[in-house]
Amino acid sequence: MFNHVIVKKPSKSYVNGLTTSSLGVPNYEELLLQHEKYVSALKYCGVEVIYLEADEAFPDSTFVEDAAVLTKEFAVITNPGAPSRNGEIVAIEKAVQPFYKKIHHIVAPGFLDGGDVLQVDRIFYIGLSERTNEAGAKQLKKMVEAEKYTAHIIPLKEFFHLKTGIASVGKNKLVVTGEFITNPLFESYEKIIIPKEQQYSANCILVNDYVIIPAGFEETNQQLKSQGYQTIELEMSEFQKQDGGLSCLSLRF
Ligand code: CIR
Repeated sequence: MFNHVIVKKPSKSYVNGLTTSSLGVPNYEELLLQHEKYVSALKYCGVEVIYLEADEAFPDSTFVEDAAVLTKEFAVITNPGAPSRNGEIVAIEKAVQPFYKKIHHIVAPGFLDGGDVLQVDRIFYIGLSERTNEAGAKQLKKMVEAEKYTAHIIPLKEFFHLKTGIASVGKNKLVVTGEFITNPLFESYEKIIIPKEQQYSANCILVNDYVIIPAGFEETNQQLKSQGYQTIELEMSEFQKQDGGLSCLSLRF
């Protein structure tokens, strides 16, 4: 159950942010509209939204998920692996502070993006990617183990971030695609398998009674519905252009 989410308005500089995609330059007006609908959907799911104003100095800062890892008992401020994004943590720490007594930090030489961290109940899965190095992953593992969680470190083969290809939707179920379909670490879960053509929709989020998924992935929508989930579909085109997905746009706690 989530009570709060942190989101951040996309800045005009967003169009100059980092991307590996060749989907074109984002349209700022459309982007704002999509972001507004994202925020409305979260409110509909029953959470209180902490809305941070845009920061032109950080083009990718609407992707708040990368700057922190939040649990019930403690917060971890990350050390984002992309130099242009590293300073995003200052505003996120400020936003997180009123809610947490215990705040840990990932520090150099460790780097870690929140997009590489999946929590399923008392277990953390930490991806090693272009943005998260072994030192960062090991720091997080140690922190969560000290809090009586367990953690597994997973080197990524094809994905940008761990959560690009995997999501937890409760009830011991995972939405998985690509390299995670056969990974033995996830053997004990029931899997909702997303084929390659629908891969972008593996980055979905369970927010209380709803699973929010990107629009245009009917097969994923049907799979989730047939498993008893209520879904909300959102247009994500302008976020996809900058390698962003649904999970990246909020910190849920
Ligand atoms: C970046 O390259 O950092 C942003 N353009 C996209 C970040 C997406 N975040 C995520 O998957 N957690």
